Amino acid sequence: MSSGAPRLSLKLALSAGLILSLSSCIADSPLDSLDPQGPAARQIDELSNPVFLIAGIILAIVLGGMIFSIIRFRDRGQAEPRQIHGNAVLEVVWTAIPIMLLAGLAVPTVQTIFDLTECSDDAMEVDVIGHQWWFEYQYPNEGITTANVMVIPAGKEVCLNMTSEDVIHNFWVPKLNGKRYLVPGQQTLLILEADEPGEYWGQCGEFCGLSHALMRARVRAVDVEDYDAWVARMQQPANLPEEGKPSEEHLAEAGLDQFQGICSTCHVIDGVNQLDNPIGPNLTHFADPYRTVFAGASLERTNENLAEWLADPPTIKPGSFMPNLNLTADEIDELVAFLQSLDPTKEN
Ligand code: HEC
Ligand SMILES: [Cu+2]
Repeated sequence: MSSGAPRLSLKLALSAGLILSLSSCIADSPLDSLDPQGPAARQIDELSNPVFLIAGIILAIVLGGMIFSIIRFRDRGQAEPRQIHGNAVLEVVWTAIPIMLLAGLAVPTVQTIFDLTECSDDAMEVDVIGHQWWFEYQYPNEGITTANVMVIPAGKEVCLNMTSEDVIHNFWVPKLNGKRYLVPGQQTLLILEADEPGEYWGQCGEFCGLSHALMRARVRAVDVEDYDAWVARMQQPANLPEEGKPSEEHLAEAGLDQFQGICSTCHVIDGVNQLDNPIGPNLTHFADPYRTVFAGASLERTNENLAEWLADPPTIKPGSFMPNLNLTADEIDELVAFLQSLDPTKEN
């Protein structure tokens, strides 16, 4: 009987595993963990590269020795070769070398761990709150609350104070730093700094329920002037549609009415409503030019995506805590126009 099928599935499983692990190293991928773009990620890279090199050399020596012995001493009917079991000198040497190596590697490793657990005094602060399945960002000193896209000034150290509203999550922006847990009832800390302006992708790094894979993050690093301008506009109340404007605005105005009727129990729009403990993302400046993604940074902020989202959130994000609100096509059109009008840079 042939064992072809099980062998094939074993091969498939092995290669799938290998491809999956290698995919984390693909060059130019937005989640490339081997392409540091900030000081914290670089420090980790500069530690892991030599450690990897040393481990590789040891692997080559051990494997080389094994392969040599297997070939050189294979059974050809010859007498048993000389045995070295119990050789005190050899045993001391091959115990001492690993001890010295590990002790040597421990110094930079522990140093790096300590370096990465303390923010400097002049670091900027952002509070990160994990929710199933999106990241909320609060800027305590600026009085800003936003979601999914974290805007930071390039070249400045940002100190993240992180926690979770529900289950354990994990904030991971591979190009800027390693990952760290967000634990309910506890505060964890992560340093974030980007050398250059740009978009850095992130992903929740801890399985946190049905839509864990769709719990993503964006960090947008911008020049200091652009950052200051962003802060200034984020501190304003929402840029609401006004009465007596052209037809597009009429649609948005009707959407504002819908929002007040249906959505304001879960979402806050500064200038429209207040909630003690909103369960959905703050939508005040939902259409800010920097806030280009929504629903856990899993969707681009286009009219089509928004309409699909509003029609039935749990089909887009399984388990989503935004329910299907049975909106009509007209209501959806109005709400999309309204949401897309929440742009603080737009002239009113
Ligand atoms: C029962 C509470 C609840 C109600 C009511 C509700 N939402 Fe939501 N909404 C949520 C939650 C929770 C999320 C986060 C979902 C996720 O990303 O997993 C969300 C996400 C969103 C998002 C994406 C925001 C972002 O930046 O990611 C938009 C847009 C949105 N809701 C619009 C609306 C509109 C418009 C209404 C009214 C028609 C509404 N919601 C009603 C709970 C609610
Ligand atoms: Cu998560």
